[in-house]
Amino acid sequence: MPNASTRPKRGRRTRRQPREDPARNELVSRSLESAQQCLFNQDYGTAFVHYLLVLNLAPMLKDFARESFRFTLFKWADELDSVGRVQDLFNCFEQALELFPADEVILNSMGEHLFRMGFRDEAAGHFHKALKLKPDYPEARENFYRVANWLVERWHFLMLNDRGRNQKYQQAIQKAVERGCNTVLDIGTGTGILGMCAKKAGAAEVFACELSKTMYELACEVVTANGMKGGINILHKKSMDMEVPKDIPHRVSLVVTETVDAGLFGEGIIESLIHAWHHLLLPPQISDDMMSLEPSKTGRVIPAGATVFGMAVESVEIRRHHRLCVSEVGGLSLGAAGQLHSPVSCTADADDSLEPYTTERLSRIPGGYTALTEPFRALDIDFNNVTELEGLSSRETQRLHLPVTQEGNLDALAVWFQLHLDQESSLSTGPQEDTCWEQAIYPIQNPNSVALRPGDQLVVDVSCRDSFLRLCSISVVRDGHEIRLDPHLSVDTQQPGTNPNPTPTAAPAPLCSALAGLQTHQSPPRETCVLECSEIALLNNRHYHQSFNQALDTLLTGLALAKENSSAVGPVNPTTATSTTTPSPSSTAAAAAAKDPNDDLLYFLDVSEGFSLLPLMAARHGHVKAYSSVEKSQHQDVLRRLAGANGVHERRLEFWLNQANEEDPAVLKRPSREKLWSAIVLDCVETCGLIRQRLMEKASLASCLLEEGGRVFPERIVLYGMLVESDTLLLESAVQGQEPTLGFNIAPFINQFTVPVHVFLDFSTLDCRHLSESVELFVLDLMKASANYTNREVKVRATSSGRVTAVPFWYEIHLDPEVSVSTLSQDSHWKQAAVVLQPSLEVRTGDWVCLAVQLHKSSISMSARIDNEDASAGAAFHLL
Ligand code: 44T
Repeated sequence: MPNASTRPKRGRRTRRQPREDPARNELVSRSLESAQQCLFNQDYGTAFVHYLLVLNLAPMLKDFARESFRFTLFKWADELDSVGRVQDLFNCFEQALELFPADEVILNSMGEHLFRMGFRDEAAGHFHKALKLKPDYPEARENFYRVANWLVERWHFLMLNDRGRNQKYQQAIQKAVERGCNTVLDIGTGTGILGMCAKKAGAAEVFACELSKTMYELACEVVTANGMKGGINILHKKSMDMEVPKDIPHRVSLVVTETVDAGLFGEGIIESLIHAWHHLLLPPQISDDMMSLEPSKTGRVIPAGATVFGMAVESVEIRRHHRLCVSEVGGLSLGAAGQLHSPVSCTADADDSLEPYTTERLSRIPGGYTALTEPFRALDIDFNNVTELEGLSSRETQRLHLPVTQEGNLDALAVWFQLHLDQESSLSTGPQEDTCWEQAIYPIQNPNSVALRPGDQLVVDVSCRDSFLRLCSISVVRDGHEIRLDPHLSVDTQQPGTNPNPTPTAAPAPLCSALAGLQTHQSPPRETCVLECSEIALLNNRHYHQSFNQALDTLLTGLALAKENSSAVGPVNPTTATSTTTPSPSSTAAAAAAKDPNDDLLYFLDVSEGFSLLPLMAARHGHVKAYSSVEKSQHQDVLRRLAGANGVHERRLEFWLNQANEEDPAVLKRPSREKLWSAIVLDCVETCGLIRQRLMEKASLASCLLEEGGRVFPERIVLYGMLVESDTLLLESAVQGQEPTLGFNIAPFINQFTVPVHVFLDFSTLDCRHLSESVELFVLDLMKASANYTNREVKVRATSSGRVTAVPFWYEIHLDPEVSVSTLSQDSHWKQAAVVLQPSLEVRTGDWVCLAVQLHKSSISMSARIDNEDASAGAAFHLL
C-alpha cells in the first residue's frame, strides 16, 4: 500500500519545478488519499477511478502506486466480471495498460479474463507479451503453455518434421514452376513453407494466405528470416474472402495447398478450391485440347486430386469410447439410461452438433485393431475439375457391398486417403504407412455389438453432405438375409431391391439368435443423450465404479454407525467404526424416536466435471442425500431416470450447480447452514493427463467443509513417471533443425510455441525405449492440502543406456487407504501426459539421474541431471 509520507511535498517541489501547478498537486494528493480510503473500504470501483486520475496527472507516482493500483484493478475486475459487465471490465484493463503498457502482471491478468471469455488468440497475445517482458514469470508461462496448443496445433510440428512429405511437395511444386506455372498462391500457408518452395523454384510472383492470425504472423517472420520478404506477399485472410485485383493483382497459374485433415475435407478444401477456380485461378488446362495453352496461361492445383479409402475395423479402444458396453456398473443398472452415444455420428439424422468422424492413429491405438474387410476405395476426386468439385455434394449415394474377411466386432469404419500431388507423386495417410497422419474414424453407434464373420457382407453407404465425406454402415448380409444396423436410419435411404424390414424369423434358428442382437430398429424409440467420449469410457470403466463403491461403503457405513452411536451413547470416532459393529437395536430405536429423521442424513457432494454416476451410487446407501454437479439438463434427466430405476428416491438426489458459477471454488459451500459434508468428490485429473487447475485450492476448501470423520475423495494422489527415449515425442514438440524443412529456417520461430508437457498421450503404445523403472515423483495429500511440497528431487536409476528425452507420467488415485485407481489402467478414461526434457540427457546403465520435479499450481515441470556422486544416498532415497 502506498504510504502517505511519500506524498510529494508541495512547497519544495513548487520552488524547484516552477511550472508545476499547486492546484493540480492538491488534486493529486486528495485523489490519492481518496483512492486509499476507498481501497480500505473495499469500494474498488471508486478507488480505481481515483487511481486513474492520480496516475494520469502524476505519472511519477507510477512506481510507488503500482502494487495498490494492480490490486484495485484486479478486485474491481472481479466485481465487474461477477455481474457480467464484460465491456467495462476490458475498458478498465485497457486504461490500466495505457498507464502501464509493460506491466506483465496486468497483461497476464487481462489474458486470463480474455481466455475465460473464449478470446483465445487475444489471450495468447497477452500471455506472450507478459512472458517476453518477464521470461521467468511462472503464471504467464503456465497460461501461455495452456493456449499454445490452441494457437499452433501440434500437428504443425509433425508435418514440418516430415521430411518425406516436404520433399514430395517441393518436387511437385518445382516441376510445375519449371514447366511455366510462374504465379503461385499458397492457400493455408501455415509457416509459409510451400510458398517458399515456389519462390525458391523461381516463381515470378508468390502469394500466400492464412486465416489464423498467429500462423499468419509466424509466416511473416519466417519468410523475412529466409530473405523472401519482398518475394512472397502474405495475407491474413481466408482464401474464400480474397478477390482479384483487391488482394492479388491477377489470377494465378498455380494453387498449392495442404488444407486437408485426416478426413480429407474437414479443412474445407472443396469450398476453397471451388472458390479459387471461380475467382483466383486462371482457366484450367483442357486435357484433350490439342491447342492447349501454355502453363502460365492456365491454372492448376497441387495436389491434383485424391483417392479416399475405407476399411471396417474392430477396436476395443474405439468401442469403449463411443458405445455403452456395460449394463450395470457400481451396483447400478443402466437399462433406464436411454440410448447414450458419443458426439461422433454420421447417421442420416445426425445434426450439426455431432461430428461425422473422430481421428486416431490406428498403428498406435491402445489394444490394437483388427481389419475386418480389405481396404475399399470410397471416393475419387479431381481437384482440377471444378464441375466435379461442385457436383460432389449432389453425387448420388454410393452403396458398397464389402466382403467380411476376418471375424470380429464391427466397431468403426476407418478412412484415409492418397493425395495425388501430380501425375507421378502421391502421399498416403494410411494406417500401414510410416506417416504422422491419423486416420478418420467413423464409429458404429449401434447399441448392440455387431459380430461379423467371414462370408458376411457389410453394406456401406458413401455420400457427401456439406462437403464432408459420410460413411454409414447400413446392414450386414448373412446367408442372404439383410440386417440393418442403425436404428436411427431413415427408411428413404433404402434402395429399391433391398428389403427395408427384413424379418429375422425367416432365417434359420442359430442365425436368428446371432442376428437378434443386431435387430434393434423395431424396439420403441428410446430417449437418447449425447455424452463426451471420455464420459462414455468412464461409464464403461467397471473397476473405477467398483472402487468408488467400496470406498463409499466403508465411509458411509462407518459414518452412519457413528451417528447412531453418538445419538445413543455419545460421540464415537467414526474412522474406527466399521460396518461389522452393530449398535444395540433398543438404543437405536430410542434415539430415532427422539429426532428429526433428517438429522441422520449424510451429505454427499460430487464436484466431478462432466457426467458422473457417483451421486447415485452414494444415494443408494440409505440415509444419504447426494448432490450432483451435472449441469446439462439432458444429463440430469438421465440421472433422474437411473435414480428411479435403481430405487433412489427423487428427494435424495439434487443438482448442485444449477445456478452456480463453475469457475468459482466458492461453489464448495456447506449443504445447509447447520450441516457439513460427509464426503466431497473432487475431480483431480483431467482426461488429457494433467492435474486439474486449482485442485489443491478446492481440496483445502473441501476439507474445511467436512463433518468429523468425513472424507475428500480421493484422499491422496501419487504421481509416477519413467525415463524414456522417444523420438516421436520430440517430433511432436519441436521442429528438429533445418534439415527436415528443406533447408528453410523455420524451427526457431515455430518452436517459440513448443510446450514442454505433452497431453493426451497413450503411454502403452508410445514408440519409446524405457530407460528406468517407474518411480514415484510426487504425493498430493488432498486431506491436508496445505502440507504438500511443491519442489522435489527424485533419484532414479537408469536401467538402460540411451538419451532421456521425456518423462511420461500418470497417477495412482487413492480413494482411501485400501482402494485406488490408476490413470494408466487399460480401461481408464484418462490419457497420460509427458514432460519433454529440455535439454535431453544421455545416460548409461546404472547412472543415477536426479529429477527435479516442480509443481506450480497445477502444472508440472521437470529437469534432469546425472548425479552419480551420492549414489548410496540416492539408493536409500529410492528405497524409501
Ligand atoms: N492436420 C493434420 C490437418 N487454412 C492439417 O489455418 C498430419 C492432424 C494432422 N487459410 C495429426 C497429424 C496430422 N484459407 O494454418 C492452417 C489453417 C489454414 C486456411 C486460408 C483457407 N481457406 C484455409 C483453410 C485452412 O491452413 C493451414 C493448414 S490446414 C492443414 C490441416 C500431420 N493430426
